[in-house]
Amino acid sequence: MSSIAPGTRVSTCALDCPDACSVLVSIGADGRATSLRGNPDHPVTRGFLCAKVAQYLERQYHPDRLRHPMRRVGAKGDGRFERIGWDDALDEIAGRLMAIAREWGPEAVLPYSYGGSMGLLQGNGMDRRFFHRFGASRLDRTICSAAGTAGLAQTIGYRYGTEPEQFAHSKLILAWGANILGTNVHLWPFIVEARRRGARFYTIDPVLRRTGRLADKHFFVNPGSDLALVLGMAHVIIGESLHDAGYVARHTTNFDRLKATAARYTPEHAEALTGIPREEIVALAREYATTRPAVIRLNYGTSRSERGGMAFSAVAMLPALTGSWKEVGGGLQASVSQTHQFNRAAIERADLQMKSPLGREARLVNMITLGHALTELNDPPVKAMFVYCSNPAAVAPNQSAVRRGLRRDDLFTVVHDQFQTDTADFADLLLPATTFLEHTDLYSSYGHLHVQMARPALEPEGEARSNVQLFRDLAARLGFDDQAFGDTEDDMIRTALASGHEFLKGITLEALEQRHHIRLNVAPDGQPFLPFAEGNFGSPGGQCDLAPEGMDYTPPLESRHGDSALLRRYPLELVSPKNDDSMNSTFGYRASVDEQTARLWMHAADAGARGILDGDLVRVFNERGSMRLTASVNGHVRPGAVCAPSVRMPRMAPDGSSSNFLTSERLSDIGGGATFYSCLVQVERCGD
Ligand SMILES: Nc1nc2c(c(=O)[nH]1)N[C@H]1C(S)=C(S)[C@@H](COP(=O)(O)OP(=O)(O)OC[C@H]3O[C@@H](n4cnc5c(=O)[nH]c(N)nc54)[C@H](O)[C@@H]3O)O[C@H]1N2
Ligand SMILES: Nc1nc2c(c(=O)[nH]1)N[C@H]1C(S)=C(S)[C@@H](COP(=O)(O)OP(=O)(O)OC[C@H]3O[C@@H](n4cnc5c(=O)[nH]c(N)nc54)[C@H](O)[C@@H]3O)O[C@H]1N2
Ligand SMILES: [Mo]
Repeated sequence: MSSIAPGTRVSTCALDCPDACSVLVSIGADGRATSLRGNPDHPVTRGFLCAKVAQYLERQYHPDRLRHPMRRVGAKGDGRFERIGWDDALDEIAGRLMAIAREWGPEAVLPYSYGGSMGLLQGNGMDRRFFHRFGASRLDRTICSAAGTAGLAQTIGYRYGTEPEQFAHSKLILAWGANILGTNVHLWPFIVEARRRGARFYTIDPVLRRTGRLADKHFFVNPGSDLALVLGMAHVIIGESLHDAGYVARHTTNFDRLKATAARYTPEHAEALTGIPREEIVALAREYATTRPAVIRLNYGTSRSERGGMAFSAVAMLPALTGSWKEVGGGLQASVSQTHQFNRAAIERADLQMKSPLGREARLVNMITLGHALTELNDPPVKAMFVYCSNPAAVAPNQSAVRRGLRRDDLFTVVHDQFQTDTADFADLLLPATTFLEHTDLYSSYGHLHVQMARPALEPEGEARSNVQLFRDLAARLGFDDQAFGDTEDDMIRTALASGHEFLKGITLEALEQRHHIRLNVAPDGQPFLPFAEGNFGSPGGQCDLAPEGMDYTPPLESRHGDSALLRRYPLELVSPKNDDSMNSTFGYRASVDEQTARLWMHAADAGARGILDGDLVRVFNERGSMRLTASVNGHVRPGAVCAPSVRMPRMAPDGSSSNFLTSERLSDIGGGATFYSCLVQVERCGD
């Protein structure tokens, strides 16, 4: 029986979060929404919403929502605009893009988008078709998960994993670089259930977050040193023959190489590298290998360092070593996004590219190196940037270069967003975007196995247009007559679902229209999904590679054990993880969020040595930049580490700065991913 009342519409939260919640929208007599709540029928949403989305109507109807297209009137960065009409805006964009393509070639145009909408059509659909057909530079969307994805690919092969519902059956749960209460709160009730049945819950994180404070035990690990911790654990597990020899023999490769490498990671050595006392490493290894079932929630926090890709590989190998994939409530969840086997190629239509005048694939630009791309890239230089679903002037590293680029008078910048973001302040044209409550979309999830479809619950505010509509309109302006640009949202949804993969069997647009959310067909009749119980890994030969090439630890350059010259000038490791009550820079305009992200967590010893007291204004700096924050001298970091919950909107800060003025464009060991959490800084008290 459905518990959805008449007058209530069902939507899906499109924020970049593993939970992908089913949201019930109550509609008043005037057609406006009166309240939002979590859908009690959805097996993972289970009737509640996180704090930020429970208040989403504040955002939906906010007086500062962008409601009309606008053209810049002041200097770039000033953020002053005048209202124009959609026709003028589209004509101007079409004219400028064509002129740039004629003079510099189409690759001089760079799209820039990321996680604003997790909807397949709005986030990765008509936009891709448009830029492929145009022949624009391709954006390598690496900023979040590229290192982790490369890490998973090496060991378990597929982005499959333990579904949230199974966590309730676990007896030991490790949150590894995963701030579950902040970034994945719908997993929490399953952990509570498991603990009620006697499970223990541990956190492994350089920072004591909200989640760590509720754990049975917290392990303060040195930033970027997880690979050394895993090798230290493997030393104990293999040394004491606690591994599952049968599973290892049947379903893994490179056990001998792992054994040889791990032999060097004695508990003493692992302690020196990770900062975790040797006896705790030994106890953790024994407990992990002997508790049945034991599950790991590995999150991308582990991967955002110079050694993040290999660290991810190593953690993901552990359940194969202990055979824990065989058990309900065992295994590991990093991302499960690949279980949603949509036909993405048919949605994105990379084949349209071949019609570009170059006759070859357009160049690929790594989004992490945006500062470089806008200030140094040549052949051709970037002459136009089209930003949607992202706020690079807050979230991309090395902001001083990013902003030097955005200020260029010869760069034509278009921003499509719901709000005037930091990036919007630099736009030539600013276009209003719909919210997830206002458009149709199809949703996968990277944290659960339920496909969802949502129809608009509300009319768009003002003249806001969806991404699909915007790129369809632009395609028409540019005379792109391929059928791909005539597709309706429903056409695209049918295409995406028609991949022929068994996981999508029986999941159709009509079924989703009725039921809103449907579990993937991963196991018969609601049985638990055990992706690797019988091996069948995605790596070559279906085997889990326990020790891929290069699985040996060297400390990050920007770390306590790294470049000593750098360390003398900048002796503190800055971690800038996700803030609990916001979503990257989205919601950063809220005063309460700005307050939380205006803090630098410090240890009393580091504060004392610098004459800093709790509540003092401090300057955090390195050779790339600086920011001013208020010191919180708390017990949440260890000496040598500081933490700035992020991503603060620089436009909200009195000094116009935030953590990404200090982070670097350096890429991770594998996968070309971001290294936000490998960042050395110095801190000083600001003068009175
Ligand atoms: N409330 C909220 N929810 C979010 C987001 C948000 O901004 N706010 N962002 C969304 C997005 S885009 C993503 S990708 C996910 C990310 O979700 P998470 O991966 O959970 O988030 P992070 O804050 O990046 O990292 C998690 C934890 O890893 C720790 N960490 C940092 N360095 C290391 C390390 O070297 N080793 C270990 N073991 N831990 C480390 C951090 O201190 C942090 O507490 O969350 C999503 N959900
Ligand atoms: N220092 C530091 N930096 C980080 C991170 C960190 O932990 N620390 N995390 C990194 C990670 S993991 C990620 S994923 C990135 C996130 O980077 P982004 O994906 O850029 O995330 P947001 O800052 O949330 O910006 C999303 C924007 O999309 C807009 N938007 C939402 N829906 C739509 C829509 O339907 N259409 C359009 N046109 N716009 C829409 C929102 O209003 C918002 O302005 O940040 C990275 N940067
Ligand atoms: Mo992310």
